[in-house]
Amino acid sequence: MGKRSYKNKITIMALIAGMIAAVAVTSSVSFFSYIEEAIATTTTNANTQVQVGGGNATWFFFGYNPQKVEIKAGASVVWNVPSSLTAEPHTVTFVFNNKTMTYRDAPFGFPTLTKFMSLPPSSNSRPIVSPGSNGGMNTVILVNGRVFNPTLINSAGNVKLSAPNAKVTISGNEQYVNSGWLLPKGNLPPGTSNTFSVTFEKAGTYNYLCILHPWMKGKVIVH
Ligand SMILES: [Cu+2]
Repeated sequence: MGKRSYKNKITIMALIAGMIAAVAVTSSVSFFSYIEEAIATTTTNANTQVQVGGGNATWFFFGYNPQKVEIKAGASVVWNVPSSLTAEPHTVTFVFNNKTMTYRDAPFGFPTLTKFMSLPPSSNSRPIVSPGSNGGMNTVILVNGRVFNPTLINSAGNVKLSAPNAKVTISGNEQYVNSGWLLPKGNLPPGTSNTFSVTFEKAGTYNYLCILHPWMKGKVIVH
């Protein structure tokens, strides 16, 4: 009897925990879709502005505002990072070919005899190196240039890098278009940008994300 009521108690507690979890998941999903709906403003301006992060609410800190814009073919969207005390980098990245999806840091192979020297030599920094069996190569983790730099990969796989604050054209057959690291003006490490401008030539729906925070998503609808 004692053992059985103990078992029953466990079962009841598990049921209650399950119900609480179910309610939590349901309410957070509806909360986020409510927020998404609330900021899905549309505009048809010729030069549509979208704010990247840096807002005054926790959502906009990790979001695009507006999250969805509608423009006419031939018009441009300009993303910009507002001045802010926060220096969290973001990207505006169109991954049209899933094989081009990539990440902030990436592994690279190098010959085992290679030695890395920290600069200045006395500094407290070392690369993360894993002795690997990658064809006799070791592996080092580095900041990924395809995320850091404004990058466009066309349908043929050719890579075009742009200077910071890039202005690019999306004709509709690119594989990957990335803004590079975006940070607030006045807080820009060398090589980073505070704006990114894209002219859309062809009608369609263009989804993008922030590679550094993949839950940050936005959409451009071109008519
Ligand atoms: Cu981000």
